[in-house]
Amino acid sequence: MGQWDRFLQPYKQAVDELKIKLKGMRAQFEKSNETSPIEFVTGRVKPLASIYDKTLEKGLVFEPSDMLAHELQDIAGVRIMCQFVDEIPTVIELLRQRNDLTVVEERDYITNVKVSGYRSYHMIIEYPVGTIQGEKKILAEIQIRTLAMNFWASIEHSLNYKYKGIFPEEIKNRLQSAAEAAFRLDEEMSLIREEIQEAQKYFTEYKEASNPKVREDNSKGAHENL
Ligand code: 0O2
Ligand code: 0O2
Repeated sequence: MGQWDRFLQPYKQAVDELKIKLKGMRAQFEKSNETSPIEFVTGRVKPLASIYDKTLEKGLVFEPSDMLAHELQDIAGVRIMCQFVDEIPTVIELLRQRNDLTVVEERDYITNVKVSGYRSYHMIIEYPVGTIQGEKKILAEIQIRTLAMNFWASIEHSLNYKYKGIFPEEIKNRLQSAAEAAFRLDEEMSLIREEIQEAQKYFTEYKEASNPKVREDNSKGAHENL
């Protein structure tokens, strides 16, 4: 195993574990017939090329070290997508209450929108990973955002690659107004949230009721729980 592979291994483990835990939270809401504030979860270990770019940007030496682990807080990154803006505080609170991680920093780019138009809530956490050499605490970044914020950020991120961070004025302005439009969409959706959630619940129940296999499984589950 190379030096970098060894350095990145606990980060990979942390991303895998966090994804399972966060998806598990969603499953628990579903099992108790409650609407989950988590729509879906993704995660990644920062690719080496991006780590390299970041070291250049921050004037750090590009080598696996404690200094790098301390300075780059998003080598392990997990993203939580919510349907509605007001589910974000619920997710934040759920994370703050967990005792398998420690929140070390929070950055609210929803209240303090970035100049680019970027919105998201970032939490830097310390997460203990069990290794054969013992426990290793690593830093990870959790980004929490709505589907609309995620749509905007994904598009802007791709354009960023194309323009290498230097957008022509017109594109910059359009992206800023697209970010505002995405936020208005979030606000509109929040206003009809109850109606949407009722429809989604009805749709899930309808799908399950009309599928004989699922009906059979559910009734087996009910017997097992007796
Ligand atoms: P499902 O129920 O099959 O959708 P993995 O390790 O395979 O669990 P991985 O490889 O990290 O996950 O996949 P990725 O691409 O990060 O996506 C994680 C999950 O988010 C996947 O679901 C995707 O289907 C889901 N996802 C991605 N984009 C969207 C989206 O726009 N809307 C919704 N609702 N889900 C999305 P799973 O975990 O495979 O489960
Ligand atoms: P990736 O992995 O490509 O997403 P720094 O990390 O030092 O550059 P800072 O201020 O310490 O910056 O961290 P910040 O801004 O809290 O979080 C950085 C991450 O947030 C970025 O990761 C993006 O994922 C996201 N982000 C921040 N601003 C923007 C933005 O204007 N547009 C988009 N699309 N995403 C943004 P990276 O490093 O870009 O890497």
